[in-house]
Amino acid sequence: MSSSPLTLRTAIVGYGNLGKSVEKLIRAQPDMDLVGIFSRRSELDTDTPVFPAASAADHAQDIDVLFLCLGSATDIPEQAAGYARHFTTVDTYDNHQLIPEHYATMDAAAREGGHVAMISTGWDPGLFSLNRTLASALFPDAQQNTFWGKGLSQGHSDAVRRVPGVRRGVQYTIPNEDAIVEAKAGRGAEISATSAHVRECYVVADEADHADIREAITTMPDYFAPYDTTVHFISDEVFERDHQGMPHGGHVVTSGDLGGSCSSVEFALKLGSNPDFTAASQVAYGRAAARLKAEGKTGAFTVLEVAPYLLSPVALDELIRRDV
Ligand code: API
Repeated sequence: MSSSPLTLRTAIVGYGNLGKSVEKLIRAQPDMDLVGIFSRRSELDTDTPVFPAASAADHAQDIDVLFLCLGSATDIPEQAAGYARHFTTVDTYDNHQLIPEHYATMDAAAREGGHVAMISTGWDPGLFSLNRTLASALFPDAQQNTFWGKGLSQGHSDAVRRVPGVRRGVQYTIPNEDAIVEAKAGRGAEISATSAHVRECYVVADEADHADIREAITTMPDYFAPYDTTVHFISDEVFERDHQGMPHGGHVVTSGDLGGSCSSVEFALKLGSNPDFTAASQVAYGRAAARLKAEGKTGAFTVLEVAPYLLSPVALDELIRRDV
């Protein structure tokens, strides 16, 4: 029943779109201070103190929670475990197929250092994962579909930008609207994630590299190979004019028979900014990570293992009084 009145000392690694959103949102929390940002770049456009990424471990005693605002394609696999040995961490690792491996790696690293590693927060994986588990637990034989978009996937955009020769790149996930209607009507059994979405990439690169880039993107395992993926090459001007916003969203639709009556559950998100919302989830799970650590827990945790009240700055007895 205890609340957590202490102010959490937090820091960020990585200062891309997600890191900037996390910085903004930490400042809006009643119970968090932002100690600094760790970056490989020395010049960042921020008034938060900036420290070299290589020196992070030296600051471990001053930081309760470290937000890993790093890409899933290469940065998290290469760097996250190193941080988890020294800090309680929160990441947004989103390569669904590889989450079990990431979990095992982070669990070992966090236990080594006596910390908590909160993994794969955000909205999918993250809040959508929670809803998939909650809703499917209600039905003896649930039919469930997840739809993303239309919107800009940070994970897929990051993967596009890692392809050699890509100077700028974004990826939009576009759902098949007919499939959404079918799923809502309880007829989603035949719809797979790969058949219900197409992926459109917009890339700025030298013309000599176009063929290799298209091949590298469309054959990339997990991210693009299983989907109908189109790569459009555009100029810097068009990129700047048409690809600055980062809206996203989607639905988890679950339905089933409950012994003669049919019911459905729908969880929907409509996001003005994908990085801001991903950051909102990451920051809330950062509070939970610190509380689990304070309870003496160590190792990796997914969102499925965290009680909802641990996310809130409001004390549990107050939450119960207000809500139940
Ligand atoms: C997509 C989704 C996006 C999930 C949200 C987040 C991201 O294909 O658009 O990368 O933006 N999987 N993990």
